[in-house]
Amino acid sequence: MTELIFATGNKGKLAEVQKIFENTNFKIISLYDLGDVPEIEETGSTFAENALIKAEAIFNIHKMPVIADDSGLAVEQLNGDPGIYSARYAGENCTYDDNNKKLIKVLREYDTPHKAKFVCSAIYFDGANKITAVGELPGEIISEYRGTNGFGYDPIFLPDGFDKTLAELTTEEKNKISHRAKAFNKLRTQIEIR
Ligand code: ITT
Repeated sequence: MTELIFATGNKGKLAEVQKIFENTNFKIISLYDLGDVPEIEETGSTFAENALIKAEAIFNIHKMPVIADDSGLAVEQLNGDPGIYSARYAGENCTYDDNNKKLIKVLREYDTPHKAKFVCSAIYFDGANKITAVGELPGEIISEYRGTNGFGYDPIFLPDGFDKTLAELTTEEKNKISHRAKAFNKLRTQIEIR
């Protein structure tokens, strides 16, 4: 069993990634298990840069193999915004609800459908090796909230080919299609063959 620290403070991501690695040879250790969830400043200009910043910061503290992700929502009509700023779209310390309300308001100026995609850039770092993988999920932003599962923009994101939002899916169902599941499943395969 290989232990991997997941460098996230986001409990929604943690629940998903713990399930993705269930029944594998990897055990996911959370920063909450370790009793130290540091604020890491995400100063990068891409998802990949920010994922590496988080992984290196946590590796430097614990000196154990780390995985991390930087992810977000890219809306076509907004030229890819909120992108790397997805967590703080409505301002520092805003809630998921603030972000969703702001996005719905901004998109009122545009015709429907509001095509968008979730992007997840995942990384493994053990001090020597860096492995990266990306996953995407296409869909559209709707203007009413549906469902209470998941986190972030899930209640207003309708994946292509589905008539349910991500917040109306269970974690298992979301993990069959999500950007995060795609990225971490690819990452896991690459760590295994390393
Ligand atoms: P960590 O940096 O501690 O991992 P974070 O929430 O700050 O947690 P990011 O910087 O990667 O993570 O920002 C991701 C944001 O993008 C997240 O807060 C949501 O607003 C949005 N997001 C990413 N994946 C999502 C998903 O699967 N469902 C809904 N929203 C998502």
